[in-house]
Amino acid sequence: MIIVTQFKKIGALVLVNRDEVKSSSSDPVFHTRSLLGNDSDDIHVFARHLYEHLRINKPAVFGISLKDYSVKTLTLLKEVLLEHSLCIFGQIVIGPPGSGKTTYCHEMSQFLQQIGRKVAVVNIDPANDGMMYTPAIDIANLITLEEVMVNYHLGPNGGLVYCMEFLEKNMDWLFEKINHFKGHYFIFDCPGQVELYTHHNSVKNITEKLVGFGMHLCAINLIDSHYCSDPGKFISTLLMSLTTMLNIALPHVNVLSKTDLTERYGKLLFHPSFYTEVLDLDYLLDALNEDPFAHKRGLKLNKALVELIEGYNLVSFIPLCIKNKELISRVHAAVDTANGYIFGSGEERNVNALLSSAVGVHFAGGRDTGFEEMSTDP
Ligand SMILES: Nc1nc2c(ncn2[C@@H]2O[C@H](COP(=O)(O)OP(=O)(O)OP(=O)(O)O)[C@@H](O)[C@H]2O)c(=O)[nH]1
Ligand SMILES: [Mg+2]
Repeated sequence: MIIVTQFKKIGALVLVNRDEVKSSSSDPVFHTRSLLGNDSDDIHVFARHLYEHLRINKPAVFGISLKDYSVKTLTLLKEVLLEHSLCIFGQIVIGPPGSGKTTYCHEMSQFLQQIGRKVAVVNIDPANDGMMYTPAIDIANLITLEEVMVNYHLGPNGGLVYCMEFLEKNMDWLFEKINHFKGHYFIFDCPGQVELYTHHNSVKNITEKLVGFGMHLCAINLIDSHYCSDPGKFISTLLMSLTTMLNIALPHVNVLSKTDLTERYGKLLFHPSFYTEVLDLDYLLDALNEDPFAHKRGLKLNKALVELIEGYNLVSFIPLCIKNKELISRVHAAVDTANGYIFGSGEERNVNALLSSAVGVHFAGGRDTGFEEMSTDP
């Protein structure tokens, strides 16, 4: 129950809930029901608007008792709610080296800002020297890879692990910084070291602590789509993605990045939807069996791996070419669904306006798979 009062009493009680958004083009529908006391339209309008601003995805009861119900008071209350919002949403961008994480953080933050979201990009890659965004929070102010390598005589991989363990032990530093960005949506740019996600515990512990801090997080695992051009590499990509999902244990969105470049590394054996939807993997085994250099024992191992991946039935991908706003929007919709983000007012409409004004995107084929169309782009 949320009490909004200027008279030190609970006031009128109103129940508010919202319908599931059916499509990105439809505005959300709210229902208000008076439970007790004053049943005026003003009270209902206030309850509905405050509920929307709280961004919670379950019904809520408001106790409202105010001196006036003017637009000015409502605007003031919304600002206070946004400042003290209990729900912090964000995405943690992970994946192998060079898969496009930093580029994604920049482009996704631009996209979200354009649709009206306040975004803070947090760099937690201690070796990030090519940031095209200005980080709101930067791990470099806590620790850098370079100083760790020099002071502790570690190589780059050991140094990165040390930095992540250091951050894990100094989460108060991060929480304190996050507190300066109330009402923001957070995007975390992570280092490109696969072991950190597949079996080391620091990133997992860091995300657990962020969730404990009140953050609704989703992991975005970027995988370079050139792995699709080789059946063996694609199987190992699937296995790595599965292991990451199981280890990080957050709501998860896998993304095949750089789809405009996919076929530069060889023609795809199957339709792109085979790779994004991870359809019947026996076809991949057949392709591997046809390889004259494949070792018999390796084939048995591949079969076992495919059975494992299919047994979990968890891995699928969204294609992404970073310059394609429609594909970015698709990833953004999947992430919002995964971490339970509730749209701020007008965001859906802004997405549509943004997509309809996007220039330079040519679709040669159907819109569903994304990357074969983009690979035909100049
Ligand atoms: N063609 C194309 N290039 C991309 C795309 N996304 C990223 N890149 C390029 O891929 C390279 C690596 O991108 P980064 O964003 O630095 O990758 P990263 O995952 O942050 O790299 P590390 O932090 O070193 O692990 C850069 O040259 C980007 O410009 C894309 O969709 N298409
Ligand atoms: Mg990077």
